[in-house]
Amino acid sequence: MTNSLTQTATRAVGIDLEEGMDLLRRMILIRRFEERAAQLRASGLIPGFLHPCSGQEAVAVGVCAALGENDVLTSTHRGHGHLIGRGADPARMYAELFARSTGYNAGKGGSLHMIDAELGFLGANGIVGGGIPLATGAALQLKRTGSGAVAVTFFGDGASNEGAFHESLNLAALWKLPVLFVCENNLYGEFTRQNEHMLLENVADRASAYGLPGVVVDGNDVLAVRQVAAEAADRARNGMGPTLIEAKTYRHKGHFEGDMARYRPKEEVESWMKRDPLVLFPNVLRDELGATEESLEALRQEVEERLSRDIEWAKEQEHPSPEDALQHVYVDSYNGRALR
Ligand SMILES: Cc1ncc(C[n+]2csc(CCOP(=O)(O)OP(=O)(O)O)c2C)c(N)n1
Repeated sequence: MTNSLTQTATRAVGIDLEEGMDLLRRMILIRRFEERAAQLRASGLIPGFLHPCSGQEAVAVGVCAALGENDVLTSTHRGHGHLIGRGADPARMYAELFARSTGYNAGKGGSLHMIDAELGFLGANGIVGGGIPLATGAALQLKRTGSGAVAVTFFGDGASNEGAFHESLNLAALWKLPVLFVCENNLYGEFTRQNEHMLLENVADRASAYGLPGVVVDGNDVLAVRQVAAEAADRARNGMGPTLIEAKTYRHKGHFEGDMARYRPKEEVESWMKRDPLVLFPNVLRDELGATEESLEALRQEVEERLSRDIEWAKEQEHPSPEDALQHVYVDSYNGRALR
């Protein structure tokens, strides 16, 4: 049984037009960042895999909008949206994709491993479920130091089958850790539909086995996600422990860039495309907050120009030198203590 805090989708409740436009700007930035990255990869500029999150933008932006600057996050192999949602610099993200030394991981990590410690972004992670125990450990430290901050971890429906997920939920519930477990349920784990890898319909139902609340939310409704995340963060900050949030959403593209996704029924794709968060939210802004068509178009244009500048900057950056391969292999000190 899902122990629900909030299940209803909000409309334009509790925001003004400027705030709403900010949320939309960030969602468009994520979508266009990835669409342009896909073009750049096709033209040979980006080595390695890209796992696009098109369709899932409202989860990243909604959750990040509910957080404070001291909160920390971990992400997944599908992490571009989480980084941009948190305010990372797209120029440095492109530099990382182009394997340049000014990129987020000095050009050595690529799409799957971006970190921005200044933003409290403790890392995207190529290991499915790998970020879950990291965020749980971070939450333990946040609690011990009485920081009042929370940790958030994003993961997929597939990752909720991993042992690390179950161990983390158990300990986090037991120790009342300030952590938000955010499952982006996009219906597929790689090429396997949810009903072929688990019997439950709701990942959120797994929460009750560990004694914490599980909440299902419409993952394509940015305001509903923001509200649920804000409530869960509030509980966590007040010593009431973790929440499992399941945001039901859909990835528009294949598992990775280049996957034609023929395993998905056409009707399923079409019905979810009608619920594209980048269609739903502009409608809310127009119908309820009076956004004009011109202002929405100006926003799209602004994002486009910004990304063009970011890409040009990233293209001009240097590649790491061969000697740089020997840097960042070991940590030299911890809290000022030499380790070697
Ligand atoms: C521990 C581990 N097992 C398997 C893989 C291979 N793998 C990469 S992505 C993926 C599917 C993950 O599905 P889900 O957690 O639902 O995330 P989504 O891709 O849907 O965002 C798998 C099995 C991996 N990277 N790590």
